[in-house]
Amino acid sequence: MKKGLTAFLIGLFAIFPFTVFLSSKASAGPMVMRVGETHAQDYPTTKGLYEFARLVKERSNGRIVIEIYHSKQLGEERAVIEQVQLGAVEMTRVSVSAASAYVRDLDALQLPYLYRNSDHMWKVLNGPIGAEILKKLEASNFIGTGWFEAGSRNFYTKRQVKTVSDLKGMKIRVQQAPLMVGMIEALGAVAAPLPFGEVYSALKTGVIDGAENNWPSYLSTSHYEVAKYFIVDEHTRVPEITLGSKKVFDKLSKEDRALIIKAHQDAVPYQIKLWNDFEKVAEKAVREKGSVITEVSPAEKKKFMDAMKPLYDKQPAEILAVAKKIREVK
Ligand code: GTR
Repeated sequence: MKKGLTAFLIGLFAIFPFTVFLSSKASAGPMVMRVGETHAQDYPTTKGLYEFARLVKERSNGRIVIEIYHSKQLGEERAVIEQVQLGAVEMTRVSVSAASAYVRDLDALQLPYLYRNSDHMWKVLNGPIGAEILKKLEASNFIGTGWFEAGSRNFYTKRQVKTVSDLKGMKIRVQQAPLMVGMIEALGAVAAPLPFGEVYSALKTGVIDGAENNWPSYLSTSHYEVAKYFIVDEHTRVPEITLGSKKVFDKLSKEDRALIIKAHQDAVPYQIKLWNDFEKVAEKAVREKGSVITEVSPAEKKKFMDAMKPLYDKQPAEILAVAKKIREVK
């Protein structure tokens, strides 16, 4: 018995340094930050995140590892945003629309027919207006690490829409965001705010008559199979945003925080290039697959713009003041 105890103690002392070594190694391992992403692995935005992750790993000499959970592995956008806000998930890449349900200041960046084009939007995002809005996210426990390109959004429907008045009474899926619901209502249509992953079956079963998105998403989700009429009305340009959890970021050193934000910024030109290329590929693909594309004349586009006036009229003065500043950016 005594012999047994001695052997046990010797054994314990023998493995003690080893266990200490192992546990100290484990705590010195890389810091892993998970990013939730709704799109598939080969979507341009997801590829932008991989580039961001590559830069973070390289610049931190492997101390910080960004892991991308694409294809909704962590859940639908709204659910993951909540997890990030609580600090249970470190980061997520979402549409500004999805995040606007939590931070209404973001509405100023997604108003219909706000930007002249993508260059105008990027001047705004990269300038003081973008910086100020990123700062405002902190009050809601988010750290905005940066933006990505998502082109402009268009309606697609089960029966053809040629004019703005054709949309009247149609049930259209929008992102789960008050501004987007208001946009549909301004058009005299019925808004169906649904998670992204539910849109295909809602279109297929006829629960909704249509939805709206950019060319890449229209293709990647196969929505073109169940809503073949696409109208190029370009009603809104909604940037993507990557959100970090303030609870998590507050534990990082100032340098690491800056490293992450800079890496995201440096991944942007790559993501924009992929986006622009894929937008063309997606448009060509859906045309070949039989989608009927309706172009909008300048006169009809003006009618779409005019229809949005009641939505603008409902916006709080702060949002309208930012929108005014955005329009003034040359
Ligand atoms: C896409 C966007 C997604 C998601 C989706 C939607 O364009 O990249 O993040 O927000 O739209 O309509 O839900």
